[in-house]
Amino acid sequence: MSRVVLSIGSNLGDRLAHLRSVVQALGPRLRAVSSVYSTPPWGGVPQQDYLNAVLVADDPGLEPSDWLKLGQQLEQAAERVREIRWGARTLDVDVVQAMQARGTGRVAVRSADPTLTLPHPQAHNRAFVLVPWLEVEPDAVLEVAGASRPIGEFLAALDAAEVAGVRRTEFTLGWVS
Ligand code: A4P
Ligand code: MG
Repeated sequence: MSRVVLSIGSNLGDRLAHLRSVVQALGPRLRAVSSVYSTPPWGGVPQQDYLNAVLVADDPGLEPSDWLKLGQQLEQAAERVREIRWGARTLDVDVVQAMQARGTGRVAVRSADPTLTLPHPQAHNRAFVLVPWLEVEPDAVLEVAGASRPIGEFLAALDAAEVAGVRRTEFTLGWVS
């Protein structure tokens, strides 16, 4: 069983429709959906601004690898073409964190597998992930290099101009809790 935090982003085509396609596909598995943010491109490749959001989803039947596959199927459905690393894309679905049941609680899955690295190795460096994630899970904790810290601390350590560039929009993803 697993509960995941997904980062979704688009900067090509009908950006909002691409993000909405993920919300529609996840349907009743969704537990939380952030606002939609307009974000400058991260990673140094010149390209248009993105729309980004963070989703929390839960499905007792899915393993973390199943969430990755599902995200990749949705990327393909949005006719994503893999060209440049960190380059423009119709839809990107990243698994930021996966939690699995252990005893009476949940623990974060750790994986160094390049096919599915968990937590996502860049999440703590990205305001476009941390700002929407903090909105939906203000108590979330992320483990980086063996140390677990509240995600607000990672956000506070980022460049203020980068954080300020992540702007909440009035767009909605059509999800009703
Ligand atoms: N992979 C490993 N771990 C994961 C994970 N936790 N979640 C593997 C998702 N995928 C994971 O990804 C490359 C490989 O990473 C996959 O085969 C998968 O098995 P990709 O989607 O094929 O290629 P990519 O997306 O170009 O590269 P990468 O390194 O995944 O880039 P990111 O991290 O997805 O970053 N700027 C803004 N403002 N907003 C964005 O959304 N997104 C990116 C893409 C860059 N800049 C951005 C944004
Ligand atoms: Mg990706």
